[in-house]
Amino acid sequence: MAPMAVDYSLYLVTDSTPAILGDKDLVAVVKAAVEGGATIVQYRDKTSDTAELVRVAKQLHQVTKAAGVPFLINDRVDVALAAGVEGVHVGQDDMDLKTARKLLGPDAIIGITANSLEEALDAAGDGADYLGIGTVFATPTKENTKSIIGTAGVRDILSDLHLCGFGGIQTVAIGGINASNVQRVMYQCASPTKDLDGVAVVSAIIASQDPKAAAHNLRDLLSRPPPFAFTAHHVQLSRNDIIARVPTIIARMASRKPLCHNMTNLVVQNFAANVALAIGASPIMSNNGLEAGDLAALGGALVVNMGTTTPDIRSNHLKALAAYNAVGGPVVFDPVGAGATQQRREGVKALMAGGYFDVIKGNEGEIRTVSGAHGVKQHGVDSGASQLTLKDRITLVKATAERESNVVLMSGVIDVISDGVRTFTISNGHKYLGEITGSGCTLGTTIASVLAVEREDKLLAAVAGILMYEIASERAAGRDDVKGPGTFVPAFIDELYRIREECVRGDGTWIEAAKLESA
Ligand code: 3NM
Repeated sequence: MAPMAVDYSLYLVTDSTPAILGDKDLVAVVKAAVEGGATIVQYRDKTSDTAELVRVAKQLHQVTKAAGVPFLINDRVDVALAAGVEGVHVGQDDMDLKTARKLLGPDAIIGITANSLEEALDAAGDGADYLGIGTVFATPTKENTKSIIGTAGVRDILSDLHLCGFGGIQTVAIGGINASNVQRVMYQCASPTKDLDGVAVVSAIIASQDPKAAAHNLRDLLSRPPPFAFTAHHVQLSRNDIIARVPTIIARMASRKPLCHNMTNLVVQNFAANVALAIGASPIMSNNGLEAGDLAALGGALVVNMGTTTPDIRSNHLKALAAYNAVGGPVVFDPVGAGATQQRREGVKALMAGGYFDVIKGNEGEIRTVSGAHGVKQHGVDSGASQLTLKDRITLVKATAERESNVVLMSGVIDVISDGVRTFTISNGHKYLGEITGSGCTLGTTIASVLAVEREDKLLAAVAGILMYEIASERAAGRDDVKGPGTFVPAFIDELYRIREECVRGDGTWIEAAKLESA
């Protein structure tokens, strides 16, 4: 083990190719990057001759030594020895760690790329100082990576490292990390038992026109949690707490009239806008990602609904997601028909890699697809018959929420909702909700609207939205003037409105109908 305390928080990996470095001078770029705050540097050059590698390594080492930043060479132990640097980074196909350690000695810093748990455990067992875990996101910088493991994959490796007794090994994540996602990577990769120590980046600094500012910005972002981070899952929340608080939250929503930004499908636009109005939110139905930045600044919440998706819609969704994530505006993801087609399966992956969703809501097939289950066959967008027991549904929802560090809702006759720590079931609702179009989508609209005013406890916000929505459906279906799904729709909108009005008047008796249980 290397004796020096190394700060892995912002790990710069160099790239001298014109596509990344452009016509800039590598030594000047590295100098700027360490001035900006890069804490460790790896010289990675897969094409230059040995003499050139040693020459550049010595120049770069002058720069890093002056800044007190450790300097490593990618792959080439001979170059590391020749230039007298602090260590090497080896890939799985490079020299084995034990030989590298023998050549470089006990004080050298030696890190290894790990793409899987097996590789991570082998490297840790062989005495690596740190692991470069990836590939997190697809990246043009290195296209021939073995697999994209996402934040969920990194998180699994971190928690298993701890389980296997390697909790002390340092870890950085690599692949497609930049200013837009660095906080999310740190947040979503963290397991309850082991955090990431830092991120490794290439293009986010090397390709920047101002590498010093780029490094400085990344360090700044790394110094605090993302704006959407939440800690309320550690707060006890009993059934009675929820019952006591929901009417006040709904009253608050009605008084604040939060913006509910719906990026939703062609089928439910009008219905969703009417539901938002009825519950006391202010709807905007904008599918234009370019105006999402302006809308996100208004303090509301966003619904990303994947129904009637196209490649163009997906790119608008990604823009809006980034805009809301940047300011911590809550985002609800409704992966409509997630398991129905290849396009939608890819859409789920692209959207989840592209940003953070505070709440993911879907039916059983959709949530199973989100969780990564293979072979989920959805017949169109309908939920279809349940394939899982309630116990299995609870386990899946809880695990998915824990993995994503968010709230996951699996709707059904019994809804299951969890933030990874606290899990509830809700058995309200009426069968007419399954006989009209857009009931799932407008539940997303309702949850987003509540989230806009209850940001502290996202689980509580989502439960409040579900209870209001489902109890309104029961009240509507029970009315004498409701004869079936057609007359149900306007009555349902009326009942949503009436519940809101009751809450504003301080009458919360409607909540007594809640069939809510802690799971
Ligand atoms: N190794 P950027 S990904 C050098 O997955 C490297 O092992 C990877 O570049 C791995 O920060 C990668 O520009 C390139 O996405 C990372």
